[in-house]
Amino acid sequence: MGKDPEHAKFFDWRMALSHAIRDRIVDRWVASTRRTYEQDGKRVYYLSMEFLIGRLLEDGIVNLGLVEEVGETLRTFGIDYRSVLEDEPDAALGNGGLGRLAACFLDSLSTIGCPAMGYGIRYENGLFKQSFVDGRQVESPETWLQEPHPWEFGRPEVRFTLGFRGEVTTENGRTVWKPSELLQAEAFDTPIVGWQGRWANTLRLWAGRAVDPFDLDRFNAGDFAAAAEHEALARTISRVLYPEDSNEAGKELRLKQEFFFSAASIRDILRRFEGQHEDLRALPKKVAIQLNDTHPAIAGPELLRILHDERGLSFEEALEITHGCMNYTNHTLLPEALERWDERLFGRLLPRHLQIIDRIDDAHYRANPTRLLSARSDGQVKMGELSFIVANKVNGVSALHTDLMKKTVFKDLHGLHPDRIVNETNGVTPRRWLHSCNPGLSSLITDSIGDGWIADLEQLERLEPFIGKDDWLHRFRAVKAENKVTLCDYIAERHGMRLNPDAMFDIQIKRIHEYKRQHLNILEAIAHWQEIKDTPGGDWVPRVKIFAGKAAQGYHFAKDIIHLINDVAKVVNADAETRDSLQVIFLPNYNVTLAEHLIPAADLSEQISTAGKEASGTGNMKFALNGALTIGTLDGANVEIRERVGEENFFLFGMLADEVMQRRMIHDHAQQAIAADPRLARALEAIRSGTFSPQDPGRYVHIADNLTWSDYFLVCSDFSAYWQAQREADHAYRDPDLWARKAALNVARSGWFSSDRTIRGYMCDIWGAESLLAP
Ligand code: NTF
Repeated sequence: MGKDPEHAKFFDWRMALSHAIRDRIVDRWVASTRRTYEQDGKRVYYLSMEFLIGRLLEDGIVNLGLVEEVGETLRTFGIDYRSVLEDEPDAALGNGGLGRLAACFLDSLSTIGCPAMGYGIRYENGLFKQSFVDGRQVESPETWLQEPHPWEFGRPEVRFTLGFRGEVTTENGRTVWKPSELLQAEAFDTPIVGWQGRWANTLRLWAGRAVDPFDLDRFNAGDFAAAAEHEALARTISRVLYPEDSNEAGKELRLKQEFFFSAASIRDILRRFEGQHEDLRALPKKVAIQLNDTHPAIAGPELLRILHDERGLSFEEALEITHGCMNYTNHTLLPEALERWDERLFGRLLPRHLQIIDRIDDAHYRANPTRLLSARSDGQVKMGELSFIVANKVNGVSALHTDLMKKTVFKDLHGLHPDRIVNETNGVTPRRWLHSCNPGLSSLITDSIGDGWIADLEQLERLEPFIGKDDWLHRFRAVKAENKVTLCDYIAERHGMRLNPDAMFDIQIKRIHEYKRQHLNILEAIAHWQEIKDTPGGDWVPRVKIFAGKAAQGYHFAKDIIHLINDVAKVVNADAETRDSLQVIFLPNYNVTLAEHLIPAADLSEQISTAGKEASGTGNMKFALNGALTIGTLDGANVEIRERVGEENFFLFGMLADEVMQRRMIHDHAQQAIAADPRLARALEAIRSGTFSPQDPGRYVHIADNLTWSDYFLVCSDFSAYWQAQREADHAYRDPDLWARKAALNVARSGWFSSDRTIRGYMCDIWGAESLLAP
């Protein structure tokens, strides 16, 4: 770093260490790439608008098995290892579950040795930073690239010129699109090294650049701002991650971003293929493309356009090749999250693609004349339908979600193509989400069954015989207790609040959304607080309720829920009568790193979405794997978690997906529920009357009104059952050995939720790809 150690800051140590680790990764990376070219097997391309990778330094150190060496080396300089790691900003190139899943998949693809590449956007500003001012969420830009980023390799030689708008004409019988607005995509590569460094794949992110970055004439004429205007405009395309989750911003820039990274990726894939092969008809044998949700769906028409317009294949042949390569993952059934574009906007930006989509619809209708199901209809381009029609396989992300896809959003298309939809239940990488983030538990497991579980998580089953042994269970409890104390210190240091480490740590961390029902959780906390106040000296099971999560900037109701939770926390935490039994805290700026601190310390995992709404969830898996019990509805992957960990080790409550639909038919379902449960009525009344906002008593009337008069997500109707399940959790927590056994069984039986298992499923059922590593 060109500095005397005496003057080096943590930043300098981190950069020096990162470069040392990166050097060791590069050898393996180059070897893997060489092997991929030599073997010429099928390659997987994972196209995703989001990669929520978080920090990379510890990943590299752990995967290369250098933890001891690094710790020792830093010690000789008198530098604390953890402080160096904590200096790294999170790469927050995603909103939530969808982006984090993509990051776990990259880890698993490299661990398994599947030749693969992730393609996405190099956002200059990742997901916004969240802070609280008087309990309200305030957003500020995230600037992770302001410091040099040691993990990326700029590839200025890998550039593609892309275009928008312009005209479609015919020349010598061929259709030609002449875009009028041009820009370039420039590649930046990050190596993704797998467990034990046996394989490394590439994450390639595209940045926007101007074709002619600087206008010297304008500069010399004194118009300095205009001289750099092209570059500034081109760069906006990779400037921001849309801060939306399950909710589309119908913005032109968003569509441009989607085309930008999809088209650049397709060109890159074709360039690589054509460097090694002559016959484009072999493309599906060598290339599997996975569309992570519909954001990259335009990749289909773009590949088709190049094959047909530019390479001269017939439309039918081009369509068949495209169909053979493309697959689509659906991540949500929420209607507002299914992308649809106004056909005028679409046609203006991508005139040729609109024509191609019509021809795709045409061909689809001719092949399936029984029903007219099209991607373009009612003045809109429907990206879900388009993806389904173009894709070879379409998958859901949990068993329940896949089943609901067949019955709801894709009912008709599924009828035409009954073999197209498959299920691949999500998973999480055990390297980050157990081994690295929970070193205490990781050591206990390795002491007990060896370290084979890190790359073969189902070996955790072998823990079961230990769970009956008192001394083992004692160690297991000690690990959790220690993790809780560590978290208490972390929170005290950063947020000035001392939590009671003996209380049950009850944690809900995820994006804030009505369907995820953070408001159900806080309502129950209010009712519980009221009950404690009724009998202050009572024998209560102490609880610490922890929340974290960001609300989309324009989602006002979600932001009000955050405000309410912060206001409730203020009142409850200041109450001397209840302080020993209940504490509430909302931690700001939830991100991957904060999750790594919280999950190992959890006793109770809140997975309480309205049944039928959470496609899978992945946080639910991380908690179970780290020995937390779930309180949850039968939604998403909760269903499969409960099946595996055992119903006696899971606090189930609430309506089922079909009961939810029935219940909504009752026009006064919420009022009925309120009338039947005095606790709920009293908690709602406290919100309505300003108990938590005495200076502004009307602040939460609209929340109480919403829950009383509409309550689409059935908070009221599920309240009593939720309350009951919480008391069951209290009861179980009173017996520490019983609780520990249940928690340990959650660990032992969660091995199936490894993303290695998920990726093997994709390789076999969808991609037809093989590992290039010796078994
Ligand atoms: C999310 N979808 C779902 O809401 C989660 O249940 C699921 O675990 C993850 O995807 C990963 O599959 C989205 O983020 C989106 F954008 F599709 F709404």
